[in-house]
Amino acid sequence: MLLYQFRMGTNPRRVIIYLSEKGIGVPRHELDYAGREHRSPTYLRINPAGRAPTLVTDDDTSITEAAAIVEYLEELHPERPLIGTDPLSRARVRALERLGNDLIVRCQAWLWNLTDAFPAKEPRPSIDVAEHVYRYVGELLDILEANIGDNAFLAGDAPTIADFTTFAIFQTARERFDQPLGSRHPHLDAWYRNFRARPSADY
Ligand SMILES: N[C@@H](CCC(=O)N[C@@H](CS)C(=O)NCC(=O)O)C(=O)O
Repeated sequence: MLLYQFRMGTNPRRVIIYLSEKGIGVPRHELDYAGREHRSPTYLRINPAGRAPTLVTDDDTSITEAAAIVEYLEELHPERPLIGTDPLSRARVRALERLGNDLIVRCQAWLWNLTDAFPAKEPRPSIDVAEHVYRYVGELLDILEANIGDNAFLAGDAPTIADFTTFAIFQTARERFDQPLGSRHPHLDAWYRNFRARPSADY
């Protein structure tokens, strides 16, 4: 098995944090983002989308999309589940994980316009567009805030894949781009600070 990743990338980090929380070791290949290795013919044969993460299995099959990779690994390692323990809890975790995924997608459009760090994605960043898109980001933060309530983790009292997905974009916004994402949402802010202290959250 081989995981293709960008160590700092939001979506690869969903898998990296999962592996750490699960206690699984998988060999990794760090893609050279600046050198655009992810758009090289060799990598495009592995993942035609030219994005990361990709997990290549021992029989040379590519699994793309962070959520699919995590759920695949979770099926291979059902012990100490991080996706819920019964149909209802799994449904709740998946619902929250998908909200986290939506948050990533909206935040990407926001950050691409807020900064000039993604010229290949947004050659003409616009603060006006960033401010407009942020309304859609805020809508999801409100929903997540209402869901977490006083829980320590998004889906209750134990960490799940919903936390890993949502944490990854908070961390990108806060640590890479100095944007206090979620700081006006007291429950999410406390959740972020607590999760940041976990060893899995270290780069
Ligand atoms: N929906 C995909 C998104 C993957 C994605 O956008 N990855 C980013 C890194 S966070 C990437 O590869 N960006 C490079 C590019 O799009 O050129 C997933 O969940 O894995």
